Amino acid sequence: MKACTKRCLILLMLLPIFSMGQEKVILDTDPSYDPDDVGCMAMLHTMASIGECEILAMINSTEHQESALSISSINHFYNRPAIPVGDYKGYAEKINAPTLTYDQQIAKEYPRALAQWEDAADGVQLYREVLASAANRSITVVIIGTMHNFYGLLQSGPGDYSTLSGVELVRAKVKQVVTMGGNFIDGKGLDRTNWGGADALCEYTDWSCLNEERNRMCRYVIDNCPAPFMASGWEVGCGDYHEANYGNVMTGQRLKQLDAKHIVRRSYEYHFQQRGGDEDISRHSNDQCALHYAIRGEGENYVAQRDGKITLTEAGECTWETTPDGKQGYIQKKRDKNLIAKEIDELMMGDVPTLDDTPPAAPQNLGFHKRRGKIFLHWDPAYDETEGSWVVAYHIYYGKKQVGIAYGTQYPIPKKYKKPEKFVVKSVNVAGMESE
Ligand SMILES: [Ca+2]
Ligand SMILES: [Ca+2]
Repeated sequence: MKACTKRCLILLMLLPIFSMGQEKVILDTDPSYDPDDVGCMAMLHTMASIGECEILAMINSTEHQESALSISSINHFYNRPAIPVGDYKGYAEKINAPTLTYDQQIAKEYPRALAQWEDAADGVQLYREVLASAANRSITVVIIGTMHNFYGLLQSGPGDYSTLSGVELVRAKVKQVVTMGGNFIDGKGLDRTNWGGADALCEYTDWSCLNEERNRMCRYVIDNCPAPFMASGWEVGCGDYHEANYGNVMTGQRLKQLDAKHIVRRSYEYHFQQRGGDEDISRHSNDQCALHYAIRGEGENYVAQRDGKITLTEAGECTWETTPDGKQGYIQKKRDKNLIAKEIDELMMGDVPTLDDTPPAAPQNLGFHKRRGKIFLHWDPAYDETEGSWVVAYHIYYGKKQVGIAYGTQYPIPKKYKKPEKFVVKSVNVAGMESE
């Protein structure tokens, strides 16, 4: 229990029995205009501390240079600086985040492992590398940003890390995709979040109109994702827009109880300061509800409709219908919104774990294989026995010099290294500590 103090012990006791499995999670996020993404990262760190999940990677989907940096700062704050951070590299240009967004402020104020945004791994390649070495149907993908990276993954062909295409990789390795988006309850199907918005919403506000690129990518993902796909629609976390909900799940105000320099409180307060005042920092919880369901399942909080097919139109309207072999569905709230909010707040306020200062086990059974004319190093996955710690990467040494990093259990050897016997692989835990 080294990484777990009193508050998290209480959380552990509250933990329902049904949720004791450990989810291996890739978080696909867009921290920038809405602090609920930071809330989700905090929840994930808390749930990792109490053994509910391991975070294999966090991937940014925004066009901002500072978004991936802010993710790195958050992981550093939670003493897990070595969690791999990916970034969507397909934008024509990465721009600076506007002053009103908290990502640029967090990147400015807090230390981190990622020195500059260019150093973040390519999000699509990071997906491919992590999935290639994962056990079959073991990965939970949580998308609380746009679909840019996941769309890129589904579009990808065979490559260095796997002979499988992106679609085949997802079919083989992904247990479920849970995403924030859509709208399934009020019959209109209008969503003004990650799925591209809807044409019909343009009448309401100036920021919720159809975003054609988001909509196109999202339609592709919905039509081509071979893994079970669950949506937490707009109306789950923030439903008052159409009055067809059981009310907003409002979270965040209790963050005021944390230290003023706590990175989650700071993100929320900065966000609201830039919009006129930080007395009330409560926020609807679209992203948190999706993540909450992804890790803990329906439980007392949600009810899921499964075994169907989602359709998203070019106008941005979505519908769902049961189909014989459908793997898609959506969730709704089952419990009182305030009880769900309380659980989310507690997870967002979980203790920061202590830095894991004991090394992980060294990787075993180092070997070589040849594929498509390339020589690969491979090894068995290594573990860290410390509670709330796990292995996130492997450092590749050639002699005494580190020449690469792997986020799975294989590494394609560049041709310039002529003596395979000189390679040494060390596992790296969340704290960045190497094995012997
Ligand atoms: Ca988000
Ligand atoms: Ca350890």
